[in-house]
Amino acid sequence: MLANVQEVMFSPKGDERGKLIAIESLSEQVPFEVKRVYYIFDTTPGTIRGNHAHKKLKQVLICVSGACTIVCEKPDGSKTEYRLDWPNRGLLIEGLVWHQMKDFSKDAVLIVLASEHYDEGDYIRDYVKYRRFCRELNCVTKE
Ligand code: T46
Repeated sequence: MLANVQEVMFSPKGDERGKLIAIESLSEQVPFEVKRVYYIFDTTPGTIRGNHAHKKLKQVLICVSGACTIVCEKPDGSKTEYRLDWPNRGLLIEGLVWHQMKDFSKDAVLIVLASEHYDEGDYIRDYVKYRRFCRELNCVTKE
C-alpha cells in the first residue's frame, strides 16, 4: 500500500491585472481525477485539525489565502512539517500518511482536491490502529 507526501508547485499566469492559477486533473501536480473539492476556513485560533490517515485517498492541499502548517507522518515513522503560505504551493498526500493541520492564520483558506467522494470508512482516526495497520500491511513509501 502506497504512502507518499510531495510538495507540488503551480505556475501562476500573471499580467498587469494580477495572477491566475489553473489546476487540472491528471496533471503532474494532481495525478488523479478530482471527484471532490472541500475547503477549510474561519478556523478557531490554536485549533488542530486532521489527526487521521486515509487508506486509499489521494489529496492535494493548497492554502489559497493565508497560511497553515501540515504535519505528515509516514508509515516508517518519519515526520515532516510543511508550511503552506502561498497559493502556488501545494502538498500531494497519497495513501497511509498520518496528517495534522495546525497554525492556521486568521485569513487561512485551505482548499483540498480529493480523488474520491467522501467515505468515512476510508479514515483511520485512531493513532494506535494506524501504527498497527502500517505494520500489518507492507507499506511502500515513495522517496
Ligand atoms: C483530510 C483533511 C486535510 C463531510 O461530510 N464531507 C467531506 O467531504 C469532508 C472532508 C468532511 N465531512 C464532514 C465529516 C465531519 O463531520 O465534515 C466534518 C469535519 O470533517 P473532519 O473532522 O474529518 O475534518 P478535518 O479538517 O479534520 O479533515 C479534513 C478531511 O476530513 C480529511 O479527509 O485529509 O481535512
